[in-house]
Amino acid sequence: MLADLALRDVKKQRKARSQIYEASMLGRTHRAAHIEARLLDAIEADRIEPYYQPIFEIDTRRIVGLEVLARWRQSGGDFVPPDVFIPIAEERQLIDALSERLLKRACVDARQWPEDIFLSFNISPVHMETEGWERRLMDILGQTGFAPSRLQVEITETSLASDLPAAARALAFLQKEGVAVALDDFGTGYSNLAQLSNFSFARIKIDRSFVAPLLEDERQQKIVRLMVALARVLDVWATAEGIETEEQLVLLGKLGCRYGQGYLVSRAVPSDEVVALLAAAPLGAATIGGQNLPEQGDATSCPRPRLQ
Ligand code: G
Ligand code: G
Ligand code: MN
Repeated sequence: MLADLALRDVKKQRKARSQIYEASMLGRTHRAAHIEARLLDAIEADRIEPYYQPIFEIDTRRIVGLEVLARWRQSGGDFVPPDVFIPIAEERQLIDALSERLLKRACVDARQWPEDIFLSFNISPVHMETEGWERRLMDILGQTGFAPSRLQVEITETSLASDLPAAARALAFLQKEGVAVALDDFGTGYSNLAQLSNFSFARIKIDRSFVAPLLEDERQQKIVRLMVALARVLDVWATAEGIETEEQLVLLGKLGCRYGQGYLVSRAVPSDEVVALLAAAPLGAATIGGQNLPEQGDATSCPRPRLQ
């Protein structure tokens, strides 16, 4: 009898839990449907804008490139986060239209910046599955007069998982045209080493999940040191993502990591702020690691980065 009651209780609890689950699912699909309905309009009206986050040389803090990050600001001024609308765009096959418009705008913006500043553009795994994406990308560079050697595409390991030969062909085509390829979120996926031997990446981006615990955790430091060494051996540039503190930046420099990105130097900013960022002296450069570093214009001690 008691057991019966207990059982009934468990059943009741389960039902309540699944009802909560269903309600939240419903909320989510509702929200997704609501966003989806406006997403197409927003893409067509170019309301999804490119913002730019600096990629800098750790030693000098000199900006070497900018990563394009999509931002959707609604009429009320609120932003819809990209990790909400990008998956919806991918699911509803809107990612091609979104990415292509975004790239076009970014290439136009970037033409105003110094020629040695590269543009880094995220390619969605779903976009990479669409036939001819690499040729359309080259068309956009042609139309906007943007030099392929100034573009880097960031791909994730997921892109390589579904159809390796097709992805390899597309990337080889882009590399032949002078576009650099970076492996994004490095260290978070699987079979990294196999992929590193299959492709000649110009850059690996060390995921920010490795950077966040760096100071507290010595094992993490060893892992990052290993990733940096791996990049060296393969003649690939390493960029650490998500640098938020001075201490992380200094330590990454000591671990041998040459490039970085993160809120410490700058968040993604709109195009009109990029010009000011590029013109400004590198933030606190004179005191990095307690040493005096050369002025920004000193070309001998600050070799120009190459992409490939
Ligand atoms: O920009 P961050 O602020 O929040 O972006 C969240 C996620 O959305 C990241 O994984 C980032 O790579 C992705 N993202 C941002 N902009 C773009 C874009 O233009 N294209 C693709 N494919 N992903 C993007
Ligand atoms: O997946 P991808 O590496 O492209 O994602 C870039 C994402 O990282 C964007 O959401 C961007 O806003 C975010 N980002 C950039 N710098 C920092 C940082 O210093 N800290 C954190 N937490 N996120 C960052
Ligand atoms: Mn990226």
